[in-house]
Amino acid sequence: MRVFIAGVDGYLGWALAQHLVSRGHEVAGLDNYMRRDWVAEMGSQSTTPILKMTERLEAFREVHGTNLQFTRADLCNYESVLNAFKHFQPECIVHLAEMPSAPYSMIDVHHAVFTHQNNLVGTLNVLYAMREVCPEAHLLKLGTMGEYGTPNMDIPEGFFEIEFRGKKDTLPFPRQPFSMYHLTKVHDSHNVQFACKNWDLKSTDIMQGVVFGTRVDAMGDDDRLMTRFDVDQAFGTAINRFCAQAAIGLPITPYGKGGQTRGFLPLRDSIQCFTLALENPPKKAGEYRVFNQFEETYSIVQLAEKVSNVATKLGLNPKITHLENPRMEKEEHYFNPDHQKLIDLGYQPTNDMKTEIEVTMKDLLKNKSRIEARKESLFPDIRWDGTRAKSEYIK
Ligand code: USQ
Repeated sequence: MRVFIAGVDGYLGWALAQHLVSRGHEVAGLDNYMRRDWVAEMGSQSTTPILKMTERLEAFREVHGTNLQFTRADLCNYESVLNAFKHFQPECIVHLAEMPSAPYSMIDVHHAVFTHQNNLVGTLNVLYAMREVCPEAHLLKLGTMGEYGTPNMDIPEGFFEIEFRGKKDTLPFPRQPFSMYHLTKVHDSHNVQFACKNWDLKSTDIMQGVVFGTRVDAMGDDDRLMTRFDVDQAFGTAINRFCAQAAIGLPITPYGKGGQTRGFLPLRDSIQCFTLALENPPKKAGEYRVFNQFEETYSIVQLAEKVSNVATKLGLNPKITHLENPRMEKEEHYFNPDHQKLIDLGYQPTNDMKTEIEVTMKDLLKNKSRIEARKESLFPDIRWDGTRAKSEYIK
């Protein structure tokens, strides 16, 4: 299948491109390298050393024996998207090219507006270019479990049946996101659903949980093919940050009480799920389907303990210290989302969480000096009330 990956230089995109060519798909991609700039703005760098794109592409060709057809372009430029689609004629478009950080979107009005413009305009351009060039293609759109928030009831996959004043309907499940970033994903979901309904496009909207880990099998042992790995306060997700903290002897930091519960999945399973979704596209024109994508749910304290146990096994001496929570979110709540649709398509979790954390920790220990060099960026100071002040340790 001809698969176009928007955001191919990123954490997920670079790993997915390699996995897809290893399964015989033809892959093209686009990126504007903004992720590299945002992480630098946070005073950090990828913990795994990342090559320049020209060198990445050379290593890709050498190891995988095929080209990754790459265009440097911004999804917010409609002509670029149109030309890329016209040239490649994709059968599937995987859209990963968004600003993915909740804290970054909460810095101030400029970052909130940028996040909205970047994410919403990019997705609209993809939808309009699909309509013009490849209306039969399948759009695999990366959304987030955070779209739903943490309601005090079970969470279905996108839609639920509801009865109100004697009438029944199947409606989108309410979205109650936690950040300006998560809100952009909600707005995208509406736009994608609208395009399916009105223009007969096909899409799978993936509500993905928090992804962690460094590796997929297709990378082999070649360090030139590693994907990026961020650990700063904005672009590092919880487990990745906890592993980095343990690796350099900093306390592992659940925010607040640490009862915040989320769905998690390793990078290799995230890539497996995208592949299943794209190899099993929606059958009908106009179909809009929603998959919840995660392996298991854990509280942040449970995660901290898991990372701490692995770090101890590796001879480190980790501590867990709670930090004053810079975010506004429920620190104790019910959380029970469905996640059956990908299992029905054949999703089988690979490694258990401990094994995956161990692989990650070993990769981080090799690059310890790179984390130490940007240590300051690990301490959160972006607050949901718009002020900037470092969080204090609370126990
Ligand atoms: N947290 C800590 N300590 C830390 C970092 C985070 O306790 O050092 C807590 C946060 O307060 C939050 C939870 O861990 O309650 C998850 O935070 P996170 O930074 O791992 O993830 P989040 O900001 O929710 O965003 C990440 C990705 C985003 C994706 C989302 C999926 O950056 O792109 O959409 O995970 S989900 O969380 O399911 O919405």
